This record gives sequence, C-alpha cells and structure tokens, in this order.
Amino acid sequence: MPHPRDLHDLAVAIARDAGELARVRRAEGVAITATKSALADIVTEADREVEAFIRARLAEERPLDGFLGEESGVEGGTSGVTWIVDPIDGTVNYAYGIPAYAVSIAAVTGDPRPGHWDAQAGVVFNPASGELFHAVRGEGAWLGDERLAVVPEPSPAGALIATGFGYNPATHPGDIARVARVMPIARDVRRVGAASLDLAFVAAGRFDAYFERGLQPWDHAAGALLVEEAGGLVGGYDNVDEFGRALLVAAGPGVFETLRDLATP
Ligand code: LIP
Repeated sequence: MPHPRDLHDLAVAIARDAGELARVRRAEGVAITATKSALADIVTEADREVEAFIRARLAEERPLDGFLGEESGVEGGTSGVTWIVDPIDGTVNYAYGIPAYAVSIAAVTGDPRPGHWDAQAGVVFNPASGELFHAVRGEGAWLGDERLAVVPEPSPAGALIATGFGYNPATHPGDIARVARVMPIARDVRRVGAASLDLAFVAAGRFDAYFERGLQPWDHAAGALLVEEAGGLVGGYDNVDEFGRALLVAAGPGVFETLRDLATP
C-alpha cells in the first residue's frame, strides 16, 4: 500500500494542473452541455474535460487504482486505493462566473462508500483564488503552508453555519425548514455553492459548521478529511430522508452534536 503522502503529493500536482485547465476554460467561456438529475443540475464541457484530464493522469501514474468521478462514474481497481474526484465542484458558480468552485480529489482505501472508506489524502483547490487546501491522514490539514484548525467552540453570538440546497425543487421546503430549525444556534448562515469549499472553510475556521443533505461522495470526500485533520467532526451519513438524501454535518466539537440533532430529520 502506498504511503499517504505519496498519494497526497500526486493529488496536489494533478489538482493544480486540472484547476488551471478549468480556469482557462472558464476564461474562454463556458457552455452548458447537459442537465442531469434536474434542470438546475448542469454539466459543462469543462466538467467533462477536466475529469478526463484527471482520470488520464491518475491512470498513467497509478494504473491499478480505482476511480469514482462525478462525470464518468466508477471503475474498480486492484490496488486497494480509490480516487474520488469532483473535477469542478460548484458547477453552477463556475457557469455563472462566480469565483467559488474547486477541483476536489481524494484518495481512499477500503470500501469506497461514504462513512466506510478510509481517506488517506485530500486536496481542494480553488483556481480562481489560488487557495489549495490539502491534508494527509494523521498529518494535519493545511492551506498552502498554513496549518488549519476548526473553531472549537462558537462564540456567544452564535455559530456561523454554511449549508446548501439540492437541485430537486421538491426538496426545498424541507431544506428551508431545516435551516429554520438551525437558526436559533446561528449568528448567520452562508451558502457558498460548493460543498468542498464549505468543508475547507470549516477546516480553516472560516465557518463554525456546515450541513447539507444530498451530497455525492465526490462533493465531500476530500473536504471531510480536511475537517477531521483540522480537529473537527464529520458525520450524519446514516441519516437518510424521504428523498434518499444522506445528511452531512461538519463542525468543531463544540457545536457538532447540537447541529446534527437540529438538522435531523
Ligand atoms: C454541488 C455542491 C453544493 C450543492 C449543490 C451541488 P456540484 O456540487 O457542491 O454544495 O449545494 O447542490 O451538489 O454539482 O457543483 O458538483
């Protein structure tokens, strides 16, 4: 089994190059090429091109590894390592030209399902800001060379809490009701539009917490490792709503359980 740092170093190198490709394509102009689960669930040609770029680089460097990507699906491997990739997380932001999108790459071992895998390395890179968040299991979470730490306990003013909403309009009433239940412990809420950046911001102490239902493995695989390596807690996967959407809660230890309880169901 490879050393997690070797997986990390490969993920960082690929994320930087993939992010630059995404940035260049954004500057050239982005065309929406298809919709997926709902009209609002879009995919651009850049999503597909960037994922193909990442997949090819990983196959070249580590041909026996598995792969799970948002745009091209799953391919099993024999090495015990699976790469979980969102080529452009925050696709709607990307399409609108909002500089809040990220390349998210995680290397996991074991069962490649949320709550079951063992994340070994993760990278979340926002090419618009140049911020590269990264972590190796057991070696902390970092923004560049800066060590990250979650907010251990929210201030008396309340927690700054990020969340998100699904693409299916039928889920929105329940999502809004969930935010209303959480508001009594919040000083304010934020909606970035990219789960990987929400999680990176929790790790960096920019948010006290984040929660969202309906995320895909590639949305959170890397960001969840950042939060855990920054001293935070991530959970909720076993809590599934009537639409089959699992809950994800990421927070510092001082607010995690309270938020998880308020965000359920
Ligand atoms: C997005 C997430 C975001 C969520 C959106 C969507 P995508 O991922 O990052 O947090 O609210 O519904 O799932 O589609 O941009 O890769």
